[in-house]
Amino acid sequence: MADPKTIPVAELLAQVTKIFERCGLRPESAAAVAGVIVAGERDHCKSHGIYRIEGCLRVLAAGKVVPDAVPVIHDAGKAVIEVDAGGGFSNPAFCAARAALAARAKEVGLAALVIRDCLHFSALWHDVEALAEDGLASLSMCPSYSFVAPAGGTKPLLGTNPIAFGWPRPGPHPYVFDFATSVAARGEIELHRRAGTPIPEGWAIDRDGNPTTDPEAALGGAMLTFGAHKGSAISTMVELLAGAMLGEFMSKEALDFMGGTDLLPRHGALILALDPASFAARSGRDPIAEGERLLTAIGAQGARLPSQRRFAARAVSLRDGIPLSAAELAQLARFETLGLAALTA
Ligand code: NDP
Ligand code: PYC
Repeated sequence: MADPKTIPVAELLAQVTKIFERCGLRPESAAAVAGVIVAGERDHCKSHGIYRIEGCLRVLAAGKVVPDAVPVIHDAGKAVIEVDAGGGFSNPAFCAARAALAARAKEVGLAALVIRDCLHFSALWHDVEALAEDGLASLSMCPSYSFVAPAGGTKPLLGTNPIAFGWPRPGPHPYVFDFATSVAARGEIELHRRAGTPIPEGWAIDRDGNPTTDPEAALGGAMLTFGAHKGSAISTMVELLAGAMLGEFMSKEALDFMGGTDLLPRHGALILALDPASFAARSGRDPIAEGERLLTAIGAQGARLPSQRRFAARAVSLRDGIPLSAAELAQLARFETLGLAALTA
């Protein structure tokens, strides 16, 4: 196979945007979906980078996502703002409602964005980083599909249910963590399957409930939560807050609706935005400066902060471009030329 080639971030973004426009997305939606995918590739988060394009095209081809959906914001002037994605991708809905969410959080101290009826496939750090740029702390979460057994159980029930947190910092990068509540994201197991490599021990059990390192057996069995009962409880919280509480699908219902894990999940998402200045106002202290003391002390021990690897990868990608294999470049070219027809060609 030919050596990997590096392509500039802006060039990849333009190409991926074109692919989604060719597949029927409105320009605004294509830009939002391409933006989060290319950001994943740029930051070396392969499990939610360009490998996701094919999955997005498959749901489009199956008619399970509305390509030209226009997000509709419902804002009654209260703390909870809703945006109806109309069966479209979640990313355009977030982009459409971000300014309203940030303004409300600054006005009343704490605001929530409910994204309804969306196709959600992406990493969550993108959203909390955007809100940190607006000076806000935030939490983002969503269910996914029933891939994960609850601690003590053996059958898939919970989703990989990611949760992300962002905190604004004075420098160029916020404090951000973002992880699946399963030991690893499903996408990581899929990448191992494609590469023909075993998954680490402790990620999954097979159909009979036995530990496995075979990605195929793991995908057919159940994934495990991180931190045993602790991750299981946090995952359950995500189902309750971002599924049951919103009146949107939990992971089991999302899976029943799509009829299988071959297509990406459709459900809701919840984003909480908090204005540190409002919370600290009467204390007379500066919450951002207080936060800096902690984050600096963590670094002073030689520990790395979450997202530090990602930010370092981003700097390299922005300077040198993004390395892509010959197979990845060929697939991008096929998608760009053929659109959805590339799936069957
Ligand atoms: P990882 O385990 O790769 O990373 C989790 C977080 O921990 C990151 O913020 C990472 O920062 C940080 N981290 C990793 N190692 C260290 C360390 N040694 N010290 C300090 N921090 C560290 O994430 P997952 O595989 O669990 O999830 C990957 C992505 O999948 C997430 O972006 C998530 O949103 C997405 N996802 C989306 C789903 C959906 O339904 N839409 C479902 C499940 C997952 P860094 O990146 O810098 O390494
Ligand atoms: O990687 O677990 C995952 C995932 C599920 C839906 C989107 N990503």
